[in-house]
Amino acid sequence: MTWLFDRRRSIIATATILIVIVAMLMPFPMAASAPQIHTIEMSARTFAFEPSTLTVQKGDTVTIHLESLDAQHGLFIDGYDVDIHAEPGKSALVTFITDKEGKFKFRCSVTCGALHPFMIGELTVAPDFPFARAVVATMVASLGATGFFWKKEIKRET
Ligand SMILES: [Cu+2]
Repeated sequence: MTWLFDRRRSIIATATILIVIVAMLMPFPMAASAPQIHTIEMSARTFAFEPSTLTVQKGDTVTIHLESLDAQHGLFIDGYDVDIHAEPGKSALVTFITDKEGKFKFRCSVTCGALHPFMIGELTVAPDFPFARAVVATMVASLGATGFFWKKEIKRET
């Protein structure tokens, strides 16, 4: 049984356990164990959205309150079934669940003037961190286990 506690294995075992603990506890930005609810007040005017970038997490419920400050504007999000129109001085509302991760362009869907094609923004849907963390922890644990038992195989052969 002495092989079990040699220096090399102790280091591998300790390092593996530490990395797994770090992977499980590291405070990632936006990390949340449960899906969040976001209410975003977004304004539209010729020719910009404010804010023009949104970052949420996969699985979140997002409500966008689009308010037009001048002409009629729309909000169309590529990849999501979102297309709302806001009349001048009024607002429109949409609620959706971010079921796809990645970067999605959003744009004005009402032709509102010369620079209308440039009235764009970007929605970033970040991966579900608790899930990603569990995947990393599992991978590290299996690598650690492989390293731990590797020498045993070699010893048997010699
Ligand atoms: Cu517009």
